[in-house]
Amino acid sequence: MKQLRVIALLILLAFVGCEQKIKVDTKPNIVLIYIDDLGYGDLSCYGAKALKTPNIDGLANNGLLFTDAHSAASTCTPSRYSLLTGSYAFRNNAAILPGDAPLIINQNQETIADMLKKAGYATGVIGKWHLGLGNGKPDWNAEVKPGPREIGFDYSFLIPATPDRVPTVFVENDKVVNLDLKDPISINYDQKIGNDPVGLEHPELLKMPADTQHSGTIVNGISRIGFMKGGHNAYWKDEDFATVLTQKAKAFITTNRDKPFFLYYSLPGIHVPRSPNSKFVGATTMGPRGDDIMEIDWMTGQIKKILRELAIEKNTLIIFTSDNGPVLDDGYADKAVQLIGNHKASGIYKGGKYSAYEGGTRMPTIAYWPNRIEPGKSDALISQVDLFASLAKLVRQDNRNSNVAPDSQDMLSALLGKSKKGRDVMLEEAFTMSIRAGYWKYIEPVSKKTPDWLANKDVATGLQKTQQLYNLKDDPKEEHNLAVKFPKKVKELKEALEKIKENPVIANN
Ligand code: NG6
Ligand code: CA
Repeated sequence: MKQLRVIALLILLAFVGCEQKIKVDTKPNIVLIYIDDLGYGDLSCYGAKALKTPNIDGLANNGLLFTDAHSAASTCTPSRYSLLTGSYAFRNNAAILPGDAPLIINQNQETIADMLKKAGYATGVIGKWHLGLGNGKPDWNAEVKPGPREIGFDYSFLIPATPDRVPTVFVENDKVVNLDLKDPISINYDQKIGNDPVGLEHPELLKMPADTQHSGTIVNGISRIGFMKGGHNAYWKDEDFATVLTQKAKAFITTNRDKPFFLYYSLPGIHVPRSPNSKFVGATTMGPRGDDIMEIDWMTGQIKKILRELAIEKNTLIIFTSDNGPVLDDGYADKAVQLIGNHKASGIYKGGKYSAYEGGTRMPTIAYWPNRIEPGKSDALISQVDLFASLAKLVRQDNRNSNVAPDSQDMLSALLGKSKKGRDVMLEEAFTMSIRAGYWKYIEPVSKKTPDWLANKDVATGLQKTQQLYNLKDDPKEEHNLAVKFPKKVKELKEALEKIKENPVIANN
């Protein structure tokens, strides 16, 4: 009898073990830590010497570090659009949005959050949004929707656009946080409204001087892009981003600890205006930009900490990456240029944010999943547009029709380090298009007018009226344009680019 009971117990345990295994194998929690404007060379695990990022290095040392992983574009809105929809942003003309733009993702379009929800995930977005809210100009005093909750997220806590754009308030589940309805919010991107001081007229009130575009309404001693009236009680304090968002992320994870969850954790750092929490001020010799890197490192560590405390770290896939390359001067005089020293924000690569060169989209990218991803490095060519199909494969939602995530290729094996093979071809969007095929890269001549302010950026934009062809194996810094020397290669890549523009390629390889 006793023996029988032992056998029964063993059988039961085997089943429980199986259950556990299935859960672990196919439905890990997924935390996507998405940094803003972090460059390929900004972390110590990517070779930076001027600072140390121990928490992110911890992910890299115990996970897979990618050397040729890309954001879909070199600016925020297009990158995020591609990431969430699995569709290249040019198909929707997605460009950097003002803070009062409508939601640019169609509610009928399946997003990565919808897909994970179908697979049983609790889904949340915390942090920078910048994909528009509402149908027209949103009424910030009512429900601000449609937004993330109409496109697959159960929970949202948002910086609506960017930290340098009005409205400077958090929006939680469609409502402005701490709004006093007796002091309603209005926004205007064309002209001053209300009586609050603006940077152009009152530079003496500013913590840091700003360029003309960033000289609108002053909030928390920082002038912003755009004008805002009302909402004083709801104003955020930039220095509190790290603690507020960490608390929200921990709450989301804790609430959903018993389900599989997907958290799109979209950090506002290290985007301008760089205003680190006092804990990090002076942590580096590089001023606010360097200190902001320490802040996002701490925030990453806090995610690991809560996962460990809840004993769910082993069942969580963390993907760490950034939305576009680095920029030093992005409108505020925060000494990023003067204090950079020998630090190379794009590593060995040329260009950064806004740029068609590799620095624009080649992102620090780490995949971490204890016991599932073997520590190491991968040179596979992958794009953030591939996350949709790759995660769909992981959670067994890969039977999609061709309208869904049309540009997303299943790179799960590369993401988990099971294969070294990445994409054969990949697009990079800037204010023009580039195509990568192995180590060859073709940059299309710029045809559209680029913003005037781009002319004084400190990065090489690579936006030229002539064709460019680079061999990244011999010339990773894109210094020798081979377009004239190899016309056949140019023709081949140009044709491939045109084909993808017309026709998304779905390759379920
Ligand atoms: C640009 C802003 C820049 C930044 C960027 C968006 C000017 C001159 N520059 O228009 O400061 O806000 O938009 O950055 O206005 S992103 O990372 O969200 O793409
Ligand atoms: Ca960005």
